[in-house]
Amino acid sequence: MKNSAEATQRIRRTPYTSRVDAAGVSSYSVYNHMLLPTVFKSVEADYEHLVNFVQVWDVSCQRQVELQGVDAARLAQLITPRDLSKTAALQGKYAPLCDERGAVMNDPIIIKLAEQRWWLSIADADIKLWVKGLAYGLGLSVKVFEPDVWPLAVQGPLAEQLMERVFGSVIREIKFFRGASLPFRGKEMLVMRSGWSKQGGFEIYLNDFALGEPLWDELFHRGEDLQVRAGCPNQIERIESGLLSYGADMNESNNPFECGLGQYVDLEADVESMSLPALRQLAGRQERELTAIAFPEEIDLSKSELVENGQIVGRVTAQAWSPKYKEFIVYAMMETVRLEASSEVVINGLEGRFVPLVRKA
Ligand code: THG
Repeated sequence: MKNSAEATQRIRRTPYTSRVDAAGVSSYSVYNHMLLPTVFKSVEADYEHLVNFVQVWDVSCQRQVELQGVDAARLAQLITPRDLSKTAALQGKYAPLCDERGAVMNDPIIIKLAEQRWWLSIADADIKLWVKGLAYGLGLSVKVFEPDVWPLAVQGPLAEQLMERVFGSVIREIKFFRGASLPFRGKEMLVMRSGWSKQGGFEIYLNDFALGEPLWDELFHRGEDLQVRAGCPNQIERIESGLLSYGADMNESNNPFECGLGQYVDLEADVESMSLPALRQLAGRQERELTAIAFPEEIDLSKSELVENGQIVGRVTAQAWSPKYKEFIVYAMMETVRLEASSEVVINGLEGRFVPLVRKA
């Protein structure tokens, strides 16, 4: 990707783009107006490497929306139905953002840096504009902006070993969705145990563009014997792991109960959240539900509707052949009545079973 004027403004490069190019990226997407690598060798080969070794992912496009000021905590709570009142400093919480009707606007990790400083680590939608409007309209004392922060993920079973070599043994003490402020080349930055895979790993919230290439190079230098490679969020792994993708599996036309995010809605919480009144009315009444369906072999889903006996019973949101389960996994927004009728569905003459999005090992 060349650094043309258009690329810099509309399809933003990251501190790592030169290294991603050099590593042989074969395909990019655009996410939050920024480059996101999607394939290096092939989705299948990238998957095999991810589940066995360690990868470095340029996920700078997971942009941060910073809330700073005396009303920062109040604003963070207003936009999510998840109870944030017991969030510790340097703790992240995966949480839906919902509007006053209960519509899902995004599914970020909400990170508390300090009482008056929060980050929304957002999925692909222009959340900063919505939040700025709310802050102004409600007369809140809070600044809303996109800071110079460029997440880099280190994912895979050998991620902890590699991170320890770069940041020290303190890495081992970091719990899931907790962070620590750690120095790299004399600059303190947030490092959290998180990432969009279930292979284990960390995310480094680089806060100095100029340190991007040195950080990348250091990880590759220290990880040579671990067979570290450049990677990216992997469609096969995320489907096996039950990780949701905003814009594909759900969007503004869904409420959190429809897309498997009901567990992050704290209906009983005594907090000020703009969506909770509507969500209390909607709870348990969803007419469709995101479901995983396991088929014994791959089926042609070139049309996104799932048609059974001439009736549309669901809509496909994602699909992949799973090397782990040796099944073709389809995510679909299914009619609730159809889900309740039986535990199988027959599509194109092939029987699929409904399975939980997140399966026990
Ligand atoms: N990391 C960071 N920012 C992100 C993502 C990320 N922003 C965009 C996108 N990913 C947001 N979506 C998700 C979806 C799932 C998870 C994180 C972000 C996730 N879920 C775990 C799960 O579903 O099991 C844990 C949820 C929990 O228990 O709180 O990790 O990946 N920085």
